[in-house]
Amino acid sequence: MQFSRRNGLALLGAAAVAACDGPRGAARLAGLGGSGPPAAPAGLHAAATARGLRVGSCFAWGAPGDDRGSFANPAYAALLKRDCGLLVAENEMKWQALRPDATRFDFSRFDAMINWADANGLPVRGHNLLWHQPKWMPQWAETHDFGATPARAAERLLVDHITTVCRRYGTRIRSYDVVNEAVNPADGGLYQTALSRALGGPEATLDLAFRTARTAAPGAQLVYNDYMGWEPGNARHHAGVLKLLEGFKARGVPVDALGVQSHIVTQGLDTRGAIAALEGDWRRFLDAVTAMGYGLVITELDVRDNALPAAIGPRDTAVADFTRGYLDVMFGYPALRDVLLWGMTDRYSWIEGLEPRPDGVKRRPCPYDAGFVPKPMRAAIAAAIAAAPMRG
Ligand code: 9MR
Repeated sequence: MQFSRRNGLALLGAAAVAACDGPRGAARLAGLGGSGPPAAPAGLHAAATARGLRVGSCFAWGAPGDDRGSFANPAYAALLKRDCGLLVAENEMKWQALRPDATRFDFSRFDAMINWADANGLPVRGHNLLWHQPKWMPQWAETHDFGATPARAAERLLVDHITTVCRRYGTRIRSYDVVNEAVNPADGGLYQTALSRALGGPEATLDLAFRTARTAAPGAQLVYNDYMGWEPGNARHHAGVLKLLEGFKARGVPVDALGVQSHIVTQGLDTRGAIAALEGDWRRFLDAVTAMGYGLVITELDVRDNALPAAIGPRDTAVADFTRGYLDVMFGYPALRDVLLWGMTDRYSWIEGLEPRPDGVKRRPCPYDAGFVPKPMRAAIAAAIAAAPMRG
């Protein structure tokens, strides 16, 4: 059976659902005539649970029938239900989604998502309560008039936002990226936003965000989430994140874990050599983070298939090997229990839109291809999970 863009979704949905149904489903598919995609092996979620881990993915809002990474797409919903024990909204909890202006909230999209997740027994992480960069705050927030007492007005805006979101979801959300990407990788310093300028500086703003989240969601894991990676050129970013985490400790700010986004970037076909070159500095960074008592969460795993040939075979193999090597290092840290992918299929990945390959061939960053067929990366994740030291 050929998966063309035109015959696409109905068939893909059938494939994913059939794969979920195990051998009987696969036989049903085969009965459609032709050689169907290989039936996916047992779900990643079951494998992760057996090791005391959780694996999950982001997903998106969509109207019924929309072809996007949404629960409303039956093919994607089937993948999420089979492979995931945890979900996160890709965009729908961001200020840009929730806050049309300084006084109103629009929870309609996120509510639809968490209601679906709840109905399917899938816990949801919150991403995020403050994306501390001017370009990722809504336009109105950057031009907002904080009035005659700006510090008080800014404090009220931030506290009101975090309290309203956390109280609305209560114990339905047990882990939040409270602050996202506050460190400027160019110099390791903290960004300023209109909000932080009014409030009295970035540290005061981030501290307030975490303290407010602790009060409003007392049982939740509170995470500082950033993209400092293990690739070369990230030393300033690592140093900046460590300084921030040290500062949180020194000031008694309630931060439980570092969110290691993990948008990892392949370094060529010699994955073994690349991992050997990267691993030392990366471990030193993670050792410093965990020595301070922070937990670790892989919050946004996907792979930019850079410096690899266009040919799918060697490219997929290198992506899989690189992912495996990365996860093996990460699973060596008992502080890590949750791994979230930033999308299950290449079909919906953000990377193609924001960073296409220079040679024009489509990116292959996720465990399933654009036709929802499992790739070597998925097998690599399953193998890394199976080899992970058991969590108690
Ligand atoms: O994948 C997300 C993309 O759809 C959005 O356009 C973008 C801006 O909101 O955010 C992307 O997700 C980012 C995440 O929220 C934070 N870390 C980096 C992710 C990829 O850019």
